[in-house]
Amino acid sequence: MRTALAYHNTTIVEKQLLVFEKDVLEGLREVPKRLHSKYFYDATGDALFQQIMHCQEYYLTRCEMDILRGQTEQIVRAIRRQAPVFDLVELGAGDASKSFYLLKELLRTGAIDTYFPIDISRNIIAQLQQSLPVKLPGLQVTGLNGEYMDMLQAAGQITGRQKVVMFMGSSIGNFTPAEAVQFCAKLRQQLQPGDMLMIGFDLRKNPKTILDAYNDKAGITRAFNLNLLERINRELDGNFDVSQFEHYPTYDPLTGACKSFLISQKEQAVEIAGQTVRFGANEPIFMEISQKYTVEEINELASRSGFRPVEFFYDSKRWFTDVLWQC
Ligand code: AVJ
Repeated sequence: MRTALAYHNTTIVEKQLLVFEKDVLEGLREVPKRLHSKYFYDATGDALFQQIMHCQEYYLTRCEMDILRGQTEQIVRAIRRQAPVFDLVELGAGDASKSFYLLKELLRTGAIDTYFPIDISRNIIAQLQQSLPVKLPGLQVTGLNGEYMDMLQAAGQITGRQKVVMFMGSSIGNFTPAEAVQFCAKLRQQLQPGDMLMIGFDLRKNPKTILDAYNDKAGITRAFNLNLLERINRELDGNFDVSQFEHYPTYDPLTGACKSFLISQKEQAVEIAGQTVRFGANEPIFMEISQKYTVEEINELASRSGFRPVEFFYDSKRWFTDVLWQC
């Protein structure tokens, strides 16, 4: 017998699959063709991204860890000067390994008692809900599974407290600069005057260092990109021959845009969900942008989306920054 809950869950999963199908087919009918990088993160993609974070060339995670572990007390003091007691919300919490030190210090100093991790992965949220209260006794964890803005609104309805929102890891880089303004402005609308945002940006640096981070020798980033074609094969009954697509990462030092493409190695046709998509020889699919910022561009983003920059925190190489903004 089908329970109401099982029926409900099936419907959500089916709806998600229909949206995935629509987004993929629409994206591949556009000129130039594009796929959305948010679809990288199925179970295989999550595991590949974990491996990317351990790659020698992928400096971003190590730099941000350096900031969050090395300057925990300074960060907490800076936040508490503006917000002595608050609720902490994290967008795209992942396994919370980066926010762990911050959470620990915030809990110790009595700044927070509840943590609201938001993530698109139901798995991640279930795991956090289990593991965090064990690792950090006394911390209440209210996990929210869903899209950022919907869940931020939900968090706002649960608590009346001042809020600090964290958006780490250079996830903002997956938006173009214009999209980033829109995203931050929308975020601002969900917040109250005095609320804060802690946001991670990857900074401009030697172009080769940046390009290497998206072109690791072991080929993990390549596999990460190709996995989206394989995911389409698995979930949308596709027949991509992934050996006929080449990973092509680029970095433009003038604009700070680091973009990855998959290049069709020949003229070919691919079936997806019963539809035919044609590729020309050397035709690109735009897969992802990872935008790199200057300090001036970060400040401009803050002011254009209604935030006041409070403080920058840098790693020792100044390759990455976590920035504190206030509404
Ligand atoms: C998770 C968006 C921060 O753009 O650096 C890593 C994803 N893509 N390697 C990034 C990614 C290829 C990553 N972010």
